[in-house]
Amino acid sequence: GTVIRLEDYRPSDYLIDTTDLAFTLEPEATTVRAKLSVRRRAGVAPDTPLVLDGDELTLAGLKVNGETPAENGYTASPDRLVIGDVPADETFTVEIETRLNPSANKQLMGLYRSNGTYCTQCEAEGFRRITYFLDRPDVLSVYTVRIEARTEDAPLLLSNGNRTESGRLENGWHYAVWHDPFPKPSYLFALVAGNLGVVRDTFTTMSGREVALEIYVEHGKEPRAAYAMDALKRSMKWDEETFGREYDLDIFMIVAVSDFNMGAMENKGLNIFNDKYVLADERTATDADYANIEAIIAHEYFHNWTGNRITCRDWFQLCLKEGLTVFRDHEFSADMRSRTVKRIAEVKLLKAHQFPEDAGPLAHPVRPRRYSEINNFYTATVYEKGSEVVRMIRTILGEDGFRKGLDLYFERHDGEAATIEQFIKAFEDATGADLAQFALWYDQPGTPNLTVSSHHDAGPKRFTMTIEQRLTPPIEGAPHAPMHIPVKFGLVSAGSGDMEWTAVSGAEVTGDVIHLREPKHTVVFEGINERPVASLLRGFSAPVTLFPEAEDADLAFLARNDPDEYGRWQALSTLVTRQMKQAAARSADERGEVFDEETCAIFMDIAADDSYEHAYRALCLTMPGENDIAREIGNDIDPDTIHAVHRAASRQLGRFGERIFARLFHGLEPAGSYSPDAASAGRRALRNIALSYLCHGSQDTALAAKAFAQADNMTDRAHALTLLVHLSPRTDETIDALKAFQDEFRNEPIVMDKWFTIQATAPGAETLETVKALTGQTGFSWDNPNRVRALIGAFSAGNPTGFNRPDGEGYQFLCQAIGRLDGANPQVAARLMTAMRSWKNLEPGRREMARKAMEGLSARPRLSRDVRDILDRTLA
Ligand code: BAL
Ligand code: ZN
Repeated sequence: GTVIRLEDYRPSDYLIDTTDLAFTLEPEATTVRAKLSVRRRAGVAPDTPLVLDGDELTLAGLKVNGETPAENGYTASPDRLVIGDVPADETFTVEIETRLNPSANKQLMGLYRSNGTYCTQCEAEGFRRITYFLDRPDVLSVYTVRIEARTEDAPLLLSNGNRTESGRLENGWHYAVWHDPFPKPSYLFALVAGNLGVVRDTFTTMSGREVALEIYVEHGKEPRAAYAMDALKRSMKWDEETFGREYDLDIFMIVAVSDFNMGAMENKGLNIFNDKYVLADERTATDADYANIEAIIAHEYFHNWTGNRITCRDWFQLCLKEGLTVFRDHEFSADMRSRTVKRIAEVKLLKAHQFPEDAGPLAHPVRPRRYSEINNFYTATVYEKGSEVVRMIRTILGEDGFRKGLDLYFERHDGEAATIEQFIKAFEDATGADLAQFALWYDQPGTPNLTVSSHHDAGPKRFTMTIEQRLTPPIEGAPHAPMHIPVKFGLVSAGSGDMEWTAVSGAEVTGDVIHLREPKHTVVFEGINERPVASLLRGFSAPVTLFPEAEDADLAFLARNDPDEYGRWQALSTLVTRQMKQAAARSADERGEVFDEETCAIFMDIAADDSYEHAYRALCLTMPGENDIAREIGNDIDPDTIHAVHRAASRQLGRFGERIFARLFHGLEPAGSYSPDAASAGRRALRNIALSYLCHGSQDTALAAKAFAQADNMTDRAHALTLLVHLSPRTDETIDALKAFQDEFRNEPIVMDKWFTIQATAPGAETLETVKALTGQTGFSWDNPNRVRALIGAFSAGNPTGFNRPDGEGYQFLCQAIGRLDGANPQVAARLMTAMRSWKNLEPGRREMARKAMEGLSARPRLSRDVRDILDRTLA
């Protein structure tokens, strides 16, 4: 396939100042008439052909300056319209007519139908499936959109901006016209037409303008949009208060649809959402669902400034909008909930998804330099590491400097399509800082390793810390340069406070941040009376892997005494992971006790300590997952061994802490009516983790069966069902519980997704047969991305023992599923393929099986560019 390279970027020869679209919506024969006012860029030769992008299009009509061009004046193919015979004038109009079949569009890119609702998805390159266009983010145009449809089928007609006109037509048809005054790239275009229910509210902006807020959902589901509406209003307020960003149109709409490739999409004034990130009530949504809804509603709203008002010059700059917007939604959630708890959750997610990506064959820089399919770069690296890079800028510049830089960025580039260079320059110009070395974070892939050693000299009262940075995996062909890594730290004394020093040399230290810039720093602190324990990387101030020299005893000390709450969690997590990793290296009969006595005691002291918030205790008590242990071990992975260690560890802690867990489980019974707020969610999380340990410790799920029966909310219910299915899959109680769940929710697809996922993630080789059987279950559909992800995605990415069966059948199943999906929805198929990204770390037997399965898929003749790209890179 064709590879697109960053260094080949050049502006387009033509611009499109205005775009007038007219849709005549028919389920199988929609007509699109586009009228483009085209302008030749200054300095471009007048005979330069106008080349427009298409994708599976048929041209039904063409006019240039109102005239039908001669046959040899243009060529049209499904993926391109080239107008060679262009007028000599600097500006001219092009009218294009195309015909679409939205009902047959299973890729869910361009114009398609979801449950009878017409909707669009244009990022990254879906607009070219609607009409021929300069479908690139640096071509900004002002859109006017007329939609016509049968009133009965689609009483609702929506597009971006403000509704300027609407009315009746003949034969039961009607129309609406929308105008968006803000020039935008085509990927932000949206249209929705259908018959939906609505929830309305208003928001008064900081300058006193009233904005109409509308959330559209399936009829009957309106009450389930209340939380999303509340999250939207809080997001709007927060962005004004935190970043001075005010909403700019008179209306903001969100539409929930059930068939959607991504989580949601930030189309100007008309966000389209995967319904699972809008709909919630206590009966159907877990606390995690509520938190996701809050974060994603905020994320898409925040894009209005970081993404829409300032967009990306090209798709290599994707992190410019995504990294920054993820950072903004992280900060929002931190302010809405508990900051430390939120940060820990982010770090866990980053390590679970981004670190393996960066350590495997799919590694790429935060700003990639080449791609063959841009859809494959909506990754944890672009999003999550992209956010970490923005966070580091704030750590380096401080709150004030960061805000000044961001203000300058908004001021300078509003209305433009910008680059990472311009983003960084705004921070440099606003603060005088030099971020040249720091900018390497955007270009060098891989997770830097920090190795630390230290010693204390009592005589001169000196503490010396040597920190080395190394980038792994080294970038092929290019030596890597050392990065600017901000390390937040404290020197913790035996008496438990952070120690003060009289002088420091060997690295720049500002406040509580050491700035690493060299491959190796020897940092010397003067005036340190006693040996401290260094608490490094507080708040996870840089996305690096830290190899502390710390003995278990020092980690245990920090887990109890670090004045920094995040630091305590990090120390415990490091200690626990280390001991689980050691247990995995021992033979099965020497594995009985995974943790030493002191580690168990720390767990229990945290569990019992009522001065901590519930959510923090729940996070501390959550052991690293099996994939986390695998990542730490690194290579020759045997998932069965890791699973055995995990089970043994859960049993050990369950037994050790039985009295405390029983007290927590019974003491935290729900009091009063349900509330999704963070404190109540934390309480449920702690109670549920206590229940897990009680079941593991006693090897008995009777308590879970009771909890399932008594649960009055989905959080408790789904947790109890998971324990039943994962710990005692074949008992009558479990079978009855699965049946009861199915009976209640069989007509609620996004709830049934939990039922699929819980079964797909049950450990053990037998689960593959269950998953195969579930693909035939009523309610499963290969066409719906949520169903596919809930069953096949969960199995391949969330069931280490089941997916990695030693006989390779799990890999065969995944590759066959991908082959099947690829014809309909390449984007979802390619995403599933990423479950294989760490295959090279498996033990040799499984590695060979994985390779065989992928080679089998690779031999298929007609793979999409999406799957071909991931497969080739994964196998390389
Ligand atoms: N822009 C694609 C969906 C999102 O990141 O908001
Ligand atoms: Zn985004």
